Amino acid sequence: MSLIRRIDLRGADRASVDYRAAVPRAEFDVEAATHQVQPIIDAVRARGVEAIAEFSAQFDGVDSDDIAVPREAIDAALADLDPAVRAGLEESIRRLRLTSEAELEHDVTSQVADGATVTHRKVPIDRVGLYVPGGLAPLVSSVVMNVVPAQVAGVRSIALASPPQKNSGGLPESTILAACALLGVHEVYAVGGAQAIAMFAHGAGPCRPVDLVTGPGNIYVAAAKRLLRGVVGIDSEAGPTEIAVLADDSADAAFVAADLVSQAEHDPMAASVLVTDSLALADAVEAELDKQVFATRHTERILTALGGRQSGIVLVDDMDQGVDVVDAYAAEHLEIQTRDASAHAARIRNAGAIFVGPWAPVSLGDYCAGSNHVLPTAGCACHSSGLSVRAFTRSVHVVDYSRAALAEVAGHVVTLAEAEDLPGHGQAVSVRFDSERPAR
Ligand code: HSO
Ligand code: ZN
Repeated sequence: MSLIRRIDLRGADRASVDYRAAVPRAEFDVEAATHQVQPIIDAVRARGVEAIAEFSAQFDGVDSDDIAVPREAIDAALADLDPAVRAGLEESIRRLRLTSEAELEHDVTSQVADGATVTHRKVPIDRVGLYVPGGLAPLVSSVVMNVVPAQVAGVRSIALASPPQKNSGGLPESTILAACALLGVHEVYAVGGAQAIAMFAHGAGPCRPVDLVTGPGNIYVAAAKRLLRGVVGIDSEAGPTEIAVLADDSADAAFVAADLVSQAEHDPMAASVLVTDSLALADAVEAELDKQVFATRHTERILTALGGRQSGIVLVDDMDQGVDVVDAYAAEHLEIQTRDASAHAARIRNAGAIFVGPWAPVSLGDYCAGSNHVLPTAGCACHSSGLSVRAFTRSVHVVDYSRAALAEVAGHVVTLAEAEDLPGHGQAVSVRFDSERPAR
């Protein structure tokens, strides 16, 4: 019995095949979860911390209505942090700061006519709420991925929430607290799931409402984000993690298998997809999976993920078809392990992040590449980007016209206003040039 299914697209009629329908995809029904999540949001909105405490008892098995993590606990977690983990986090922070600073956008002023300028002024969001899941693994690296771009963007007020842990006295995971201390974030709440997103959106007890919520989470977090979009800004609804590998016969099967395993390790619903034109590689990767999966710590979870409908080995005729397939899939993470990896990578349009060649595995990007690991999932890479300073910045349009510049274009404004049957709009321009009025 093979542990991953095969989808054979060789010989498909390229003019008519619908690759989006052919590629494996997780069933992640956020819409269905919204029905369970709406009452949680309503309760937090109406009863604040009291409701949050009830949900923490129900979902996290923690009995406390003290949601704000004391500063001493945050600093103590850093003091207790394994120095090697600290060194890893510091390098991760350093690299992500470098790329974030390089991406910082600056004000752009366009002179549209004499005396007429429009500036796109870049303004950081004032207050953001970052969510860091606990779940199957405490993703301390997600603290870095959320906080660093927010700080580089210039966000003044950063709050972070992570689920309370039964065995940490109701506090979030201590490595998560340590990372907060390392980054200078001291407003931390021991609140998880949909109730955390509701707390950020509406405010509760010590937590003032935020302007934007970012960060990954489970299906309930995604549902809460969907329901609260509009009340607050939302980065994206990150679903279970995905890796797609586009590989030819030059790829090392052991590398490919290890990378497929690495993301399957996250979640039984994680997706691992190999797209290849080499039957020999497909067979070799399967043989490697057989070896590697049973040698890891989370075999059961990985087997479920690899064996699920969301994972598979897709056989294609050649790399042209392979590029089309992975573009249709729009993976959160896409690895290119082909002879011409850079050239193939340059042709890809849809992917959250692209990892080029054998020396750039996805797990490098998860921690230390300098790229962000909060990326669009479920095909959303065809319209959305990963987290970056951009997500934490708004652009305010500043319009500055002189009298002469307005006079020059006044006729067009009046005509267009008339065309829309909105004469008041035109009048707001004409009144300024009314000859009866004293000159200004
Ligand atoms: N691969 C995950 C991020 C992560 N991996 C955190 C390990 N820790 C989603 O991009
Ligand atoms: Zn990962």
